[in-house]
Amino acid sequence: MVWSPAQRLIQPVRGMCSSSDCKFCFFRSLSIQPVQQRKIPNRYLGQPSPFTHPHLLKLGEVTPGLSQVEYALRRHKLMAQLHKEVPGMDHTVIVLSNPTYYMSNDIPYTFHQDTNFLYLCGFQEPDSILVLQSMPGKSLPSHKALLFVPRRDPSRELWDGPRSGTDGALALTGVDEAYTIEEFRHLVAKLKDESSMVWYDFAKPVHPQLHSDYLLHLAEVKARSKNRIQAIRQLVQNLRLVKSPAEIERMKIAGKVTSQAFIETMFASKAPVEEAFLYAKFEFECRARGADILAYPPVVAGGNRSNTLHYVKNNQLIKDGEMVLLDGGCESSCYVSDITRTWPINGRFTSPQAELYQAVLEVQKSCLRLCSPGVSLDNIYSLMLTLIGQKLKDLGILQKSTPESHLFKAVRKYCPHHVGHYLGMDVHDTPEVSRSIPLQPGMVITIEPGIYIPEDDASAPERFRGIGVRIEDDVVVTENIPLILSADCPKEIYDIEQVCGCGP
Ligand SMILES: [Mn+2]
Repeated sequence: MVWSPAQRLIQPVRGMCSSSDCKFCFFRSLSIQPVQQRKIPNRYLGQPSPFTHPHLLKLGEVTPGLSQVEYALRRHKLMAQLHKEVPGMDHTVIVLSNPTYYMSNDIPYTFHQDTNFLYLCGFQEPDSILVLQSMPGKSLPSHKALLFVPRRDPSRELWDGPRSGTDGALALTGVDEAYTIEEFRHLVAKLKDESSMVWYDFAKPVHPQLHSDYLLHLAEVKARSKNRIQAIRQLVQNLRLVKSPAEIERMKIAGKVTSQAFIETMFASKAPVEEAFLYAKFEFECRARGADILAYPPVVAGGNRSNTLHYVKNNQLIKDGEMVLLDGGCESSCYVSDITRTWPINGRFTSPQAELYQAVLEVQKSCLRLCSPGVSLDNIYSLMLTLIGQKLKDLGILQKSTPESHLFKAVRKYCPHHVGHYLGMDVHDTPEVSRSIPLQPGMVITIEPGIYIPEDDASAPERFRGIGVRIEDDVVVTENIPLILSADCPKEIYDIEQVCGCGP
């Protein structure tokens, strides 16, 4: 029996599966019906498909490792949430894809999809719109998923490559209906007259030319009629916060690829070396292992530049005797990693470097041990400040007599950032979710304490000046001990010296 998920969610259960050992039977509770799966067109689409890229996707997958069923369940959970938030109403959700951004005339930047849009349908083309509509009279949260996509256009496809078109979008993603983007105006006209609640992120820039007028008008009309338009962002982020087993599998891959890239980059670092060389080496090693792209411009900061937290110029020479701080991560099948390591460019820690490094490492390990359900990122942050305060006193960077009441303020001078953030499809994932909420199994976070002593800090002992150290791992919260996605990336002093020292 072939199962296609999306439209089956909108139907009440009718008999369903007759087999007593059917592994899909848990979907009964979600009202999913079996139907004939739509055949994916036998041609190139606007993104990899199981037909054109069988080495990346299995049949039934929309993006590598993530099935149509998984995407349909996400939409189903979102609609269920809306009905809980505002019961007794019909709901329409409108989520825009990203537009194409241009670097200069006719030259687009590498396209990156809006992650909320991607999370809900997996469609990878710009200038598209996902609409979820509840079904009046049907049991909640029954809904219909509609995609509006760029139409097939041979003259454009000659330049930009194939588009999926409505048939490709429908078969690949498993939504219920697909239309060309031009048809979106008819839906908006209808929505203006209906009493349904509209969920739409009106603060986000809309696609140039194509829909701005309609959506603006819709927002105005709805604003006049009892304020029935609300942002959807926060609710999607709440769903994205806890990762499914399939998502964790993708994140394991991103963590492993990045760890391997770090090892190769450490191995290749010799004094003196250009930051640009290490940047290129790191990116090459990620992409050569199947990563799609780097998740963000990496920080490759030699010497005192490691004290500039968002240093991304990466254009200076790193001298013998200096350390390099590399904060980098890759994106692999829509999920990212975010790892930081700091190592001596010549493969040997000096004693002040080793002392400061060891202090950060011990704080980092203590913070990792705290990553369990019920504890919040803010709780771990408080622990980090306390522990760094103690280390700074031990190292003689802070006065032993610094009173407790001033300690956090004094520590923030040497570690101005938080202990970590949520991680997922974005590097700073689900930013609207507070860091004060208790961690739950399935949440993924970074743990990244650092100590930064600028070279012009006259109050710190001279031997530490110009050294900045951060150590960052990616962590899945579980019922038991946390799963470290970046565990393959060396961080003990001995291991780093081994990796750096055994180069040619
Ligand atoms: Mn980070």
